[in-house]
Amino acid sequence: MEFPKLTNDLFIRSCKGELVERVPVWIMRQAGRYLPEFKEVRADTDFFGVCKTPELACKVTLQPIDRYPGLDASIIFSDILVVPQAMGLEVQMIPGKGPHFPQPLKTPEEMSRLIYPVDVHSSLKYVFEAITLTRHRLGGRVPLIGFTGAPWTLMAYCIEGGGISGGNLNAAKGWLYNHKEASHKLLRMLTDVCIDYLVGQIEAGAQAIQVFDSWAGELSPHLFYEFAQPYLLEIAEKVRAKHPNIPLILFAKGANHALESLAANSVYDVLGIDWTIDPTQARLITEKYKKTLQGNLDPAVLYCPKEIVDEQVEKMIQGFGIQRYIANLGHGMQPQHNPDSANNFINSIHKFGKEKK
Ligand code: 1CP
Repeated sequence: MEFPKLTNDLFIRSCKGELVERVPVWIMRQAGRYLPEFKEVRADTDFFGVCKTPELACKVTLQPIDRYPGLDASIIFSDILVVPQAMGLEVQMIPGKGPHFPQPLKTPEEMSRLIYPVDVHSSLKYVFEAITLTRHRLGGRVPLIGFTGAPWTLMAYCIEGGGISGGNLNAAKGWLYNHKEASHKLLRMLTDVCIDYLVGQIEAGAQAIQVFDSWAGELSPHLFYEFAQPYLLEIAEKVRAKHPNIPLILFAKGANHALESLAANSVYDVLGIDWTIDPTQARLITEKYKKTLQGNLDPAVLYCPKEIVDEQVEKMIQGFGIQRYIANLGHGMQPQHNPDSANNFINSIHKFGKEKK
């Protein structure tokens, strides 16, 4: 496919560990409910309606890029839960509450309800079309990131049925303890779909990939090493084998205990971290593996005045350094954030993200 030439490749270079003149920045959930222009689109169309209409998904992907020229990457507007949908589970998005599965998987026997294998080129075609359209409309301004949820995080939603934040994941973890074999079977299915889905996104035009393991931190180390890490490594290896040049990012939120193991054993180019680990320590742990790190400002900082944002960002960049570092929050923008706060963050990164002369 022919696309406009990329004019800002800072993010891609940093992913690959190449020399950069300043720290690239993007923000998880940079499109979304904190933006009035997004709420306007959502006023007329329900959440998955936006995801499934390439014109609209493209439009909201570009909203933060148009509003904040300082961003160095875009991420396609979609949701991790389109994968369980493609596997036949109904997912609704309840305004103000979040995702809801009317019929989550209650027992291993209920896995028979799942569609598998999944032909991603038919059931997730709308994502691929949105990616291709967005690549054109970006006009090469910044690269476009594609993404998937990680198998464990997706499994957690399929079983819990949504509303995970604030919960304890007892049902999903119950499977890991009581139904080991069924858990591996479900994770196997999800992994296979994720791999095809990511390869499809790259072939549609995604220039980098991020795997979101948002609930990795809920697992004890031994559960993480048995049920999360092997599938995360496999995804990266298989996607890399097909598309060796596409940067791969893993955000295993809260799994700080696994940072060294992920750095040592995975082919991800970039490891994302949240604010519960100090940048200097994360650097120390991963140094010999030459990974790029991404993160990790506490989103709570964005509620503070810009002087405080500056102070915290400067400290963060001092810890990470300029090279092999991509600035981001340690998790996503929140609906209550003021749009100006994203601007403060981006400006601070531009201000402090250069080598001192
Ligand atoms: O710019 C962007 O990043 C927008 C694209 C995007 C992405 C990358 C959305 C839009 N969702 C996601 C990923 C996603 N979805 C994750 C991984 C990242 C993370 O941890 O935040 C997760 C866990 C979900 C599941 C999900 N979808 C939640 C969390 C629910 C919970 O259990 O805490 C919610 C609230 C959604 C809905 C959603 N997804 C995206 C938006 C803008 C919204 C708000 C819905 C609305 O408009 O009504």
